[in-house]
Amino acid sequence: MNVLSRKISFHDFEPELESFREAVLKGLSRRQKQIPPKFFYDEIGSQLFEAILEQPEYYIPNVERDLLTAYANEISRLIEPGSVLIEPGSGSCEKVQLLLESLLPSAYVPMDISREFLKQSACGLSQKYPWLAIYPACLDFTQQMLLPHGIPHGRRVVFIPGSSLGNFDPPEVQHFLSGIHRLTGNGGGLLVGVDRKKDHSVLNAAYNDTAGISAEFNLNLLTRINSELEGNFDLDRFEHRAYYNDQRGRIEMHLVSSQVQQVRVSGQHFQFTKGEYIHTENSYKYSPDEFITLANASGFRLIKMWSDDLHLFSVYFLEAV
Ligand code: AVJ
Repeated sequence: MNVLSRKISFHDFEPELESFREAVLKGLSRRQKQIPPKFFYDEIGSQLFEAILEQPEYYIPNVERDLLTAYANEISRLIEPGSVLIEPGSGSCEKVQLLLESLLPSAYVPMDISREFLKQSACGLSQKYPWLAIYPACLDFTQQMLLPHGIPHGRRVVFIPGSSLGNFDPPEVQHFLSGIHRLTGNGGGLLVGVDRKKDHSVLNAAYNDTAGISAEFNLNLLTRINSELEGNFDLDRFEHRAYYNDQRGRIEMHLVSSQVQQVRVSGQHFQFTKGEYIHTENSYKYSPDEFITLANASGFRLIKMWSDDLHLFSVYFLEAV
């Protein structure tokens, strides 16, 4: 444990550094090349993601912010003051701030794979909320969901805003939620924001912003490979593509090779035909029925759901039973 300030106890669970190389080499060796989206989030990637959140086409943060603001008191009553609030993939710790003052948790446990970003976010949060006990945990929440030692005993409530669950396939969501159920124990809570199925043009625009930030975010993965894994991707020869796959109910993000080419990563060579692509992300969209069914299958029962008038996005509070 590493005390960053009086109210911050930083826990480093040391997510494996080697896994990026392994995942990329393995992913590029597959017939359908793919790299898991968690690797978007190096320092620059995390900053680019913050910039995506500011794009007018990317409606998720605004709609979710309005919901959390409008219903903060009701949500806080359901969660109960004194709870331990745990946030996997906490990023900038922006959204939790909409709840902190009404919720008054006994502790906040932000979890993120991006170590420096996590530390900075926790320090910033601590300055704004000096009364708050913060236990940042550096880990890869797709691999491990460990709680730091020394957290208080209150009701454990997991907070997953921003539709982060959208990156998992439905069976993985169920598995992940079962893990959360084990973490919170019976009586624990889950506050989760989930993006909904909707008009395809709205979805497609959200992942193809006119400022090109989504494209930069996607392509930054190649920059990261180049700098960390001795890669030689030419970024002018790959294009960002994102579209809604209606049959699968998800946005797919690809990096498309615009010509025949060979790329080297960590001394290994990979061929690309023209139009061949690396599949870099899925972002699943759920109707309330679909999501509640998944949550039920993981041992959660719905307490309350909140949605905007346009049915763009939903926030659910569920209890582990
Ligand atoms: C962080 C997974 C919720 O899928 O909307 C945004 C990531 N990718 N734009 C999403 C993302 C491209 C985002 N999630």
